[in-house]
Amino acid sequence: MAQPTITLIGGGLVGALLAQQLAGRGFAVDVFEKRPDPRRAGFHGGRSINLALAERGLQALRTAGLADDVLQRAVMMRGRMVHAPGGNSGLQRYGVDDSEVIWSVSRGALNMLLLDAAEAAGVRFHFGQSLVGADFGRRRIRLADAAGAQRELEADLLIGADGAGSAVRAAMNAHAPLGERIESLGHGYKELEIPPAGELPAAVLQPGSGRDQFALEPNALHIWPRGGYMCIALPNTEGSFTVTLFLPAQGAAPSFASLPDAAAARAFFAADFPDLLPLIPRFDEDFDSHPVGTLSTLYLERWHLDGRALLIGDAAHAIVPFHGQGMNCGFEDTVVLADLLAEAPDDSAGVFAEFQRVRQPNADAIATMALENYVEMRDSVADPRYLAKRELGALLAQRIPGHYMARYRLVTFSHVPYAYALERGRAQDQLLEQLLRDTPEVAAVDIEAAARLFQSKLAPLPRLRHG
Ligand code: FAD
Ligand code: E1W
Repeated sequence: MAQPTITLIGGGLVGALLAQQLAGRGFAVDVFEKRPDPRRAGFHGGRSINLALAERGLQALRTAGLADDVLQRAVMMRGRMVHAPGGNSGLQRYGVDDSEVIWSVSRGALNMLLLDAAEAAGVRFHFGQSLVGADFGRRRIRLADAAGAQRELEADLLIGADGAGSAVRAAMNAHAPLGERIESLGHGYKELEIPPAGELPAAVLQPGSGRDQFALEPNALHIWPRGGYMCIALPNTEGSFTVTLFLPAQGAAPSFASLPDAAAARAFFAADFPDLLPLIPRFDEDFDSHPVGTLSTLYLERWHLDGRALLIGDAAHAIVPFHGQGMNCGFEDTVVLADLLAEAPDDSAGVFAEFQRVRQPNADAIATMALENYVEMRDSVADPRYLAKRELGALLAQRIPGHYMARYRLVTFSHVPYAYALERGRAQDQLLEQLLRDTPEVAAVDIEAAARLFQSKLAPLPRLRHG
């Protein structure tokens, strides 16, 4: 029988990729996107914001046949470069070798690539069309154009990929409560730019610190941890870096509230990020003109309204960004949903329930791990106990790769369910702590005995990548 037409709200990263996947499986798909077509309008006036793409997102892009195209426009990040207050502690590799790296991609360029791919697969896009309401009894949605003019449309099967502030979610919640809980982190973020080295005075460039046109080592994610707050920087293909300052929103200095203007922020940076400030020549303009973003975790009891409406991506499970997995998780969602729908196109109620059953425990797990990673990023990347655990873990990863893999690597470089990574990480951590309880010295640990402990207490790791 004919497959149902799918109405998708939101043509962002997850919406565009989902649309492409559904069209590729034979569905008719209409996407309504609030913003104008970025391929025509120019993406946000050219401000470059980037994201870390890891194995899970890459695997979804492979399924969609888009991985090579995306990687061509990405910058490899082999590890984190930690800029401690006292000085640079060098590159900490993320994985065991260059098969375990992550990729910095431009959000705008990636979105445009996904829109092109979805359109080529037959998806119909309607830009400048904002969902403002839904009548689920009559299976109709209300849309507004940029001028505010409204119209109604039939929508048998509605999917909300409209992000953390989802209007689809609000409409569903008004029809029947979704059990929504939003936990604000209490920290905000602001983006700043390090231009290509050619645009900086030679005096601020450290010899050998970067290569070619980059002011810092290009193949790394840079972190300036400072306890209660931090900066990070990801490279862009053109030689610039996008810096993100994460800082408490309110409260005693430093917080965004305690930095009312660029002058105050500049003084704070000069004191706390003295090596970073000279690399941001337009600091004042950036600080004044870029908004403070908010960070929250979203938990829902229900992701769907029987077979009529479903939430996906950030609309269903927005998380804090500190593991760099929000998009990756949303991309994983799209493959699961497209496969389930293709298997049972007439049973959207069954498919939506199954989608939530499979994905929600994993969304919950990455939400937890992302929150934990903020603390780890801010304070413990330089903490001796944390470093000892890392070092012992690295030895065990070599000695018993079938029984030990750091949680970060399970999350970032494997396809095992996030919930498994969380559980395995806890079990491994307990054993590492047990081994380091009496001595903080890794050299004092008997590696053979440690290996036997892991092998006796933990099941072998499952197959780490599928398909
Ligand atoms: P969005 O990207 O928010 O897209 C939603 C789309 O819906 C938008 O195009 C929007 O215009 C549209 N829309 C909204 N409302 C309506 C409406 N009413 N009608 C029609 N359209 C509408 N993830 C990673 O994997 N790696 C990272 O390194 C990373 N870094 C991050 C850094 C920061 C500071 C933040 C805040 C997030 C980061 N993330 C990262 C998370 C990532 O940005 C999100 O998980 C991802 O963008 C979710 O995609 P989405 O399509 O669900 O939502
Ligand atoms: C990654 C925004 C963002 C994106 C990221 C990461 C971090 C910190 C942040 C986690 C990480 C890639 N991380 N990096 N180093 N240790 N943990 O791996 O995406 Cl803040």
